[in-house]
Amino acid sequence: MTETHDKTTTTVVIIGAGVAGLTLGNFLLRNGIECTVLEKHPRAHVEQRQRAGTIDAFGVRMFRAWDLEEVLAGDPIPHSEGGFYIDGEAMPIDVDDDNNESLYCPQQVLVRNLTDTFLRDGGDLRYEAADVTPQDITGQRPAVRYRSADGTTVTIDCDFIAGCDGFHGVSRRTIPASALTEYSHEYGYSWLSALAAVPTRPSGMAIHERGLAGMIPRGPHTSRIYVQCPVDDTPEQWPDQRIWSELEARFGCPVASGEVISKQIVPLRSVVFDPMSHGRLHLLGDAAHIVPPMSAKGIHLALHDAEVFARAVIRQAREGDSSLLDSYSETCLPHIWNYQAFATWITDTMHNAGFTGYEGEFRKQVARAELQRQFTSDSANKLFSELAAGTN
Ligand code: FAS
Repeated sequence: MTETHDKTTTTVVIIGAGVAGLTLGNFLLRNGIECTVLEKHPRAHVEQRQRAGTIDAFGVRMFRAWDLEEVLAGDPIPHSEGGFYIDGEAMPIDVDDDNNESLYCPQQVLVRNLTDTFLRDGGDLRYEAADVTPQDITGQRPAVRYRSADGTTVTIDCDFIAGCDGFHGVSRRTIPASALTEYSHEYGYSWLSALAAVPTRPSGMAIHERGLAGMIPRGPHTSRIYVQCPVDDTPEQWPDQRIWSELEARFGCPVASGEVISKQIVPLRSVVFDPMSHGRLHLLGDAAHIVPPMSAKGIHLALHDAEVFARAVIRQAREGDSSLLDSYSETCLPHIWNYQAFATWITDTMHNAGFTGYEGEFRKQVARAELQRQFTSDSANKLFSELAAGTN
């Protein structure tokens, strides 16, 4: 069989149809910038992948500002009084109102809506793109080669490549290691992360000497469950019944139990790569940084990168001014470090305040004093609310 090889051209090739890639694609498309999105998985796989559950106020305002509020239309999730449970006692969270625009919108719903809008508006989105390979990224005309589902090898040359392919994607690996600095921190413990077909009762995070636990709504009858566990634990060590009894012990009250749909062990870590650009390849979202899910800021950072990069490409295309592109990395990194600082603080504080096996009794008391301050100091609560809402 003769190998067919197609060559095409565009302005931006976006690798990865996750939150960062699809948001960027929609922003560029509605500003008349040609782009092609390449995704290695089939559409069904990408649209059912369950991760985050909320879009913070920053994200909601950003989509509104780009006239894309429609992508936030999620399955209605009953608003449940989420809160902190400390040693089995409920402490309702008090977030000041003007930052309380955060929305329950499960990530897979956001991805589905962004995909529908992009395709409806004539976007070029190619699924099942195998062996995606960025080429000549430091040249004037980089390209991306891939093999399509029918076996054709396709090369797309372009002005810029946006690496939105997550932490394990190909984009960052294309940049010489000597050109990148990796900053990383392992917290020393993991979360058993499970999805269950149960209503979220109770709702919130529980601090307990047995370790942290969480039940977060992901739908009217679906809950995301988190249980702190040692790093080397395996899902096999967590049969369903053990999950439910551990949740009850840590929340100190009965929990709605039922079918566990999926479970995985997620090591908690923070990672930042600097710089986020190399030649004409630019990294966005998890391809450039990871925050622990305790902070719920992964989507926030992916959206922030997409907005900064989109504005830069639009400025280049319309005015021939590359200044925003040239400063893309310097513009994003201070924001990323601000939220890495928040993510590290909230992760350490919420875990140290319970199980003392890692940091001991003294740090436990310090963590509890820190949490108490959130409830007693208006300025501390205001700062916490802004960071939680993504508006700091
Ligand atoms: P994604 O990983 O979302 O998208 C990357 C895309 O690139 C994928 O579709 C992938 O298939 C594709 N791809 C990869 N390699 C490729 C290749 N070689 N060629 C073509 N395509 C390729 N964040 C929060 O804010 N709140 C939360 O509550 C939260 N909970 C989480 C729970 C879990 C279990 C996990 C794992 C993460 C959670 N996160 C949460 C973080 C998460 O939401 C990420 O930050 C977010 O998905 C990042 O978006 P992207 O950078 O677009 O990467």
